[in-house]
Amino acid sequence: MIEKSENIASLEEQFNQRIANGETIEPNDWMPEKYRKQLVRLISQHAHSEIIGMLPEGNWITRAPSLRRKLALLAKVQDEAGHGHYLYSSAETLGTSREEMFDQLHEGKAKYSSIFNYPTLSWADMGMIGWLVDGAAIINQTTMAKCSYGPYSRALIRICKEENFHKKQGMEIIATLIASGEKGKAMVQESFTRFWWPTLMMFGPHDSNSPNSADMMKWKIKLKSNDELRQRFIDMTVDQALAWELRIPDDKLKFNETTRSWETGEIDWEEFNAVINGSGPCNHERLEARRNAHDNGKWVRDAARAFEEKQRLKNKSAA
Ligand code: FAQ
Repeated sequence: MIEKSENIASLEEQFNQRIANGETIEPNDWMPEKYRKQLVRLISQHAHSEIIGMLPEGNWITRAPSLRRKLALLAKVQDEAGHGHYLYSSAETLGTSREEMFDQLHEGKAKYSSIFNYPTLSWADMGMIGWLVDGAAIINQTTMAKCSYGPYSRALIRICKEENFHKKQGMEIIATLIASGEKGKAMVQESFTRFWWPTLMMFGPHDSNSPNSADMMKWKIKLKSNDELRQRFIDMTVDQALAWELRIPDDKLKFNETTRSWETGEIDWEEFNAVINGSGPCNHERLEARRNAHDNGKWVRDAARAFEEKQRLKNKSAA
């Protein structure tokens, strides 16, 4: 027993040394159980965000204002499905099956990004998701693309390339609406006012209130804290909003000349907690849509399994 714990202590020491050296950890490498658990929690939550994130935009595919916009939106939503796929595959390398992750999502036990529990009420929201939501995701994920776990890091590099394109597409929708005149600009402002605070919530609780951050940063899964990334997003986005002459819905917003940074008012953490714990404006609708999509897709999974089984028997009889 003593020998066994000494062995684990030495493996853990070697693991910590590898992290300190900036090495990448791969699926078959030894890792502490808590490291594995944190990664499964993070990556599965991210994967769920991508596929639930298809729903608010999917809602506008049939209402896109032109064929060109419809094609671009359709492609974006399909990209998000692809991101979900890379991420579930990446989480599976840690020994958790896709079925288990889906079950947790469908039973309401797994989290996904709070932002997707808000409704999409106008076409301007399609621009806002690209500009703000993809913009926030890029800031968070380009940093984590240098994280210590190989499969997640490689998935993020690919995802970020596509998210950059989505962000530009969103900004182009906004620029077009603003240039179209007063009505288009008002639509953008109304959407911006609704999305601003929920987007800031995407970065998670303040550092002092983030139970997972200490482990995640120790193991270089997270390389920057929730507040650092949120501040980076605020500084970039406030300047862009002002360039478009949009009003930022925050009476306390002010520029700090010493830090050369924008200071905002406080996020409504009561709202944040309600949304992440199942009581946001669209939580029920999103999970219902997700469960229905899963049930309706059963015949595809059954057909794929039957095909696999047929191939297996064919190969066996040929051998
Ligand atoms: N929403 O201790 P921390 C996208 C939870 S993808 C929901 O600070 P952590 C692409 C957190 O899970 C957007 N839950 O946690 C796209 C934890 O609960 P748990 C998604 C949240 O992990 C664009 C508890 O609160 N991106 O947008 C949120 O160290 C357009 C305590 O928090 C990712 O998932 C939240 N906002 O830091 C798709 C990126 N914040 O798990 C379609 C990866 C916190 O202990 C259309 N995730 N919680 O029960 C992360 O970087 C991190 O998970 C944070 C939270 C930063 C979100």
